[in-house]
Amino acid sequence: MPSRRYMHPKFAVVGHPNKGKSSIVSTLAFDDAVQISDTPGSTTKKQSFPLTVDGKILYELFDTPGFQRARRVLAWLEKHDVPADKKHEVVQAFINEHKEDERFQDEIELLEPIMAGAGIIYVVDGSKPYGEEYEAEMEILRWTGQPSMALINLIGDTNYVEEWKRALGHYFKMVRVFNPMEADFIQHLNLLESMAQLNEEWIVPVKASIILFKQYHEQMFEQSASSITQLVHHSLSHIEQLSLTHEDATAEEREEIQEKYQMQLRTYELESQKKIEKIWNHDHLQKVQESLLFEGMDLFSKESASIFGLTRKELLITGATGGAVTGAGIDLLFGGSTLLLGSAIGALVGGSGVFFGFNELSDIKVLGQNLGKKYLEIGPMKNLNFPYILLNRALYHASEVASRSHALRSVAKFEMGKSFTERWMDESTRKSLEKFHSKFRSGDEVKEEERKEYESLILTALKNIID
Ligand SMILES: Nc1nc2c(ncn2[C@@H]2O[C@H](COP(=O)(O)OP(=O)(O)O)[C@@H](O)[C@H]2O)c(=O)[nH]1
Ligand SMILES: [Mg+2]
Repeated sequence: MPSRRYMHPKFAVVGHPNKGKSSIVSTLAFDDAVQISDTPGSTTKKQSFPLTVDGKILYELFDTPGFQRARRVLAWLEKHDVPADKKHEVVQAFINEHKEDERFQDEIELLEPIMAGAGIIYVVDGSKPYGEEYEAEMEILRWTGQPSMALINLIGDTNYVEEWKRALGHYFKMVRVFNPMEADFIQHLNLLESMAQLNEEWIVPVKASIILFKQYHEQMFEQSASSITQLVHHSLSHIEQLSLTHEDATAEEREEIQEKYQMQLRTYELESQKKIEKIWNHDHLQKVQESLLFEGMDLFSKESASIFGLTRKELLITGATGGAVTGAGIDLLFGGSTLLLGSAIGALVGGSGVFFGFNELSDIKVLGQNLGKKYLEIGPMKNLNFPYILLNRALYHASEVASRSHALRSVAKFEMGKSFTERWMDESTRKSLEKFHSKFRSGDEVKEEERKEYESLILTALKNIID
């Protein structure tokens, strides 16, 4: 005999068409594969979306079609007047008798998981006025006898939440406002707590699920930080080589290796973004676009540098205190005029804005034996600003992905208010980072504990940005 203790909680998300049922399922199941549509009635079959952690189902949600003929269904139920303890049998009788009836397919689809034991989550749109037409739906749900709660979603800007609360209070012992597009992780957990209260038997498993889900969430942060660390390390230490046809490199060959080098770093960035989108279960959207952000804002563009790079002043302070600004470093920073050092530095530091010359990423060297084959080599990265641009872009991307609702279907657009770097990077963080950046740039081996240390800096940054 199967033990009831191992049955995970199930919830059927039901309501009128186009009230955000699928959006709520998407958010609660942490799944962006749920079909969401502007067209009412586009969901015709119930669909199950389990939230799984390490192969264990924490809970399962059913997305369902909206009510279509609630009044008729209710009229049928009411013809069979029975005491309250028998009402759910009448609902089952309705399902059995109308299995082949085209007209009631939507109602049957949505009632089936409830009759099979799922708790009810009834969804309404609090931006539309309450109306009596919802009463038949709520009455039918009451007939099932299953534990239930109502969620008020605000799709539009108008607000009828108070009147909805009064009406829903007659039918549901628990009524909550929940916006699937904007809910953060805490609101998500709070809702789970409420869902647990629906059924005494669910309190223990749902509470256990919440703990597991929190751990899972923390792991997603850690994995993201690890991916960003790997990205920065690989990009800064990358070396590109090109065999030469002659003794010396032609201008084209120099151009070619520079181009290959940049392409490789762009690839590293894109791969890391995809990995992070996968970590946060947002990989579905990748079918629509390459990556969630930065469409058209190249890693090596002036625009990207001015948004994500350090200012000259920050660069000089960071570089100098990190001991990394040697003659060569300064050359790479300022386009090859070490002579600027001295009196001109004051003027530079005084200036605002970001300095960036992307012709100056790293040296291009001709290597090889005297008479044998020669090759061109570029890398590791020498430019002092590049690590910050790369890192800030990665953190921006990860923070957007980590806080993105799984109910959003629109293509993400790059959008940023005030300076992004200021939100998380103060001088002391910058100095800590610089220590690692110069190590990564050196191409020397990076020890496990150093990588961990950098990872924890990134983890803290990511959380600070999201809060
Ligand atoms: N702005 C906004 N739009 C929402 C919200 N919830 C749902 N929508 C939109 O409303 C439409 C219907 O949502 P959907 O979840 O498919 O509703 P369903 O028919 O009840 O499953 C979709 O275009 C959603 O993007 C919300 O909280 N805010
Ligand atoms: Mg739907």
